[in-house]
Amino acid sequence: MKKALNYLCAALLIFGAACQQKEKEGNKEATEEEVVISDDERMEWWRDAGFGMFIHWGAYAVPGGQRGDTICGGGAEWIMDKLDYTIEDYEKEVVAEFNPTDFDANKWVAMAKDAGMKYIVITSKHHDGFCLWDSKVTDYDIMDASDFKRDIIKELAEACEKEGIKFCFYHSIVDWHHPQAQAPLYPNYNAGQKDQTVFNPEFPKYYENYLKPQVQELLTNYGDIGVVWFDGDWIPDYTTEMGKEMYNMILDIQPRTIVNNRVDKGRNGMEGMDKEGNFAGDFGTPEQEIPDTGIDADWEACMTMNGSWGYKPSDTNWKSSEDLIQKLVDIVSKGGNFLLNVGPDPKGNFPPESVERLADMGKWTKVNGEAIYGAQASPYERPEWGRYTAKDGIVYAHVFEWPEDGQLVINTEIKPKKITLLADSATILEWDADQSVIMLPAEVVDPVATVIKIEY
Ligand code: FHN
Repeated sequence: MKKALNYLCAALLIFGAACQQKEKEGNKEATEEEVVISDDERMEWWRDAGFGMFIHWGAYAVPGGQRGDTICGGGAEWIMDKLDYTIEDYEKEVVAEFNPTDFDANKWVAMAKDAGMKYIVITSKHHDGFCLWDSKVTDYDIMDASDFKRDIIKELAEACEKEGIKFCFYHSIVDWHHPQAQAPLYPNYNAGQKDQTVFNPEFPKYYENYLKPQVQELLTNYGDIGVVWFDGDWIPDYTTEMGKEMYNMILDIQPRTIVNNRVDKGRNGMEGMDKEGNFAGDFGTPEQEIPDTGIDADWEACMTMNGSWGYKPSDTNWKSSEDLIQKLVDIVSKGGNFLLNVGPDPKGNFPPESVERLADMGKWTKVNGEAIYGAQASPYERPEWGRYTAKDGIVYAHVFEWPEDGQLVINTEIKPKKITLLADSATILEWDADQSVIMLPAEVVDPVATVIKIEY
């Protein structure tokens, strides 16, 4: 009897295990049948977002672009290369001093959200190779090489998640610290890699055993990633085969993630769009410039508020809030996104000049965001007095130059049915259909950009 019972228990155990296995397989089959996400579906949130925050932050904030009496030309984040630090000096004088005790991810996310930004792209690792997350692939990271010992990427990703801001990261293919990635000419890392005949023969090992594993851990351990923003695509060591493999690897891990065109080799310099050919990447990346006309492709212009991506107190060449708001309108009117940069200081604070501009942009987007978010380029030629954006059968006229006679000449193809001000929807504006003219209020509504909603 006992033996029979044993057999029965064994049989039940085996049957139970088989059921569990079937269920697992069943789930497995379910995941394999997961619906393929279309590019349009994947890009939708990004196309609607229009406005994001770029954050260039890392150990390079410590020197802030200055070494002794010498100031680094260009972006302060290039100081390791441009001011000839040896790796040992950089580790000792810069990385070991990076301890941003004022860092508060919630505060940063609140400022981005209040400015009207819908996503944040932070440098997980810039060209200096120092990692802002707890990497299992290296000790050259915030947990092991600095006294801060907090996972900055984790804290920012969680703060973004809490506030409904898409968390994204920038990642540098270039790495001046990793022995298999450095150019043989380092320092002066062939600054910008002008000499395309200079290779590091070890680079494929860096790509396989370091670059890919680090991108994998960032895509695996920090929740949903909105965008992976590659940079450093220009070095000849990095090939289009590597770029295409990297792109596919990212989508295998997170099928909804978007990847910029610097993942591959298609980018045509700083104007940022892809040259002819078949290259990986979901959007073009004009840098420090805005295309002259609209582009019928996905693109995002990235720009600094002063002249440096990284924190650089000596650079006081700040763009005005008015200029930044009009750049946002110009970019969206041409079908693009605006990725506006902040370079936090070594303690983890946004520079006051950045805080001021973000607040000004927030005041404007709170009133006029309807004409930015989800809006696209209009079919109408750019007017003299400003820009048009369009959404859901509505045209938004963004008036930069208020006509002295109060008569705003609009495109003759626009046949209005109702015209209001976004700043004051109760005010209905009159228009002369024959003259294609809108009668504006006597007083300028917003000297930076008044938005008129034209339903037609
Ligand atoms: O070399 C970088 C630079 O430091 C900065 O990160 C910009 C921002 O996109 N990208 C490269 C220059 O094109």
